[in-house]
Amino acid sequence: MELDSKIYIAGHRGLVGSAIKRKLEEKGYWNLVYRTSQELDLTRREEVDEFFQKEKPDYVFLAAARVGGIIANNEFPADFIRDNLMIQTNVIDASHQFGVKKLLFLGSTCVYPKYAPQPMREESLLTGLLEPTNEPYAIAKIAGIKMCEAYNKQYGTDFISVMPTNLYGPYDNYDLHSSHVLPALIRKFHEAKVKGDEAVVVWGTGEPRREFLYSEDLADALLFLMNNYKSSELINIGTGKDMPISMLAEKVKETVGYNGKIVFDTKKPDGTPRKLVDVSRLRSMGWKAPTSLSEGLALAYNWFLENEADATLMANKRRGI
Ligand code: GFB
Repeated sequence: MELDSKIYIAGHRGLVGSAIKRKLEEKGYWNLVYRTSQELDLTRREEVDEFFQKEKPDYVFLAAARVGGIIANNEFPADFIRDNLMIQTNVIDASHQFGVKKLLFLGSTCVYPKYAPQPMREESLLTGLLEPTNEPYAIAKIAGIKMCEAYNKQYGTDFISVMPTNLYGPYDNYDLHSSHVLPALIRKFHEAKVKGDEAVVVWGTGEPRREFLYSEDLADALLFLMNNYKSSELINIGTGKDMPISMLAEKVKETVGYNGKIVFDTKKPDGTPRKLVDVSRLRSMGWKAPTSLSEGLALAYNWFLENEADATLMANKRRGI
């Protein structure tokens, strides 16, 4: 990418898209284009074609998707598979139709088999059954990976697919029902501290292990790959380290400064027992995640305090909770 290249960020207001936008601006890329979902509904092909016809971007970061945690995926499987298939199909095909130089497709590590050998290598894709709680979402993402591969083969496009591990950071989703574990725990411990609750409920057994990558580090890796990676092969992005949810809960408790108890609600699903990604392919290209979990948790909690905490408490007051 050149500093004057026209770069489209699909999903620029989300956790990943907002980090990509900030990183591009920080690096001096000034010719950015993006639309809110009210301005451009990516599930509607005619709107997508009209946008590409008008803007004709050179590069596309496809970070727009319907995403959510384990409960949201489990409760709305049709929404997750339909919307993600429509969004990615429209943007990938329009990128080919309108001559985009390069597209980066964001997958997720849930595309790997539930019991893939750990750490999970890119080659383990499609070698086993998926985690049931997010299979529809995973199938949609696998279809996106295969679509990029097929377009590269048939049309000679340069569409790359990346598989980030679990993410967190600014503009994360803090809604307790639809969010991922890390932002949910930040909010739960914060509210328990403010309200003086004696315990915080953590879902599941606390035994599943997860890896967490700070979103600003992911954005750095995405710009690096857009500029240096050209292949239909998947490439994992992660920190190479994971921990049990129970340990994450202790770290969030410490970051927030909560002194009460932690209890586990084992009626809630654990999901995949482990999904640590093998990052040797990316490491061999010279990229390593710089932000430790302790630093990242402090940054995420500060962002929450500045942007979400009051909004959340106000929303709770309005709902009488
Ligand atoms: O982050 P999470 O919702 O999604 O759950 P996954 C991770 C683990 O944290 C599960 C536990 O074992 C949860 O039971 N957990 C504990 C909690 N307390 C909470 C809580 O308050 N909220 C949430 N959400 N979890 C997602 C996929 O799986 O990973 C998505 O569903 C996507 O499709 C994402 O792939 C990256 O990590 O299990």
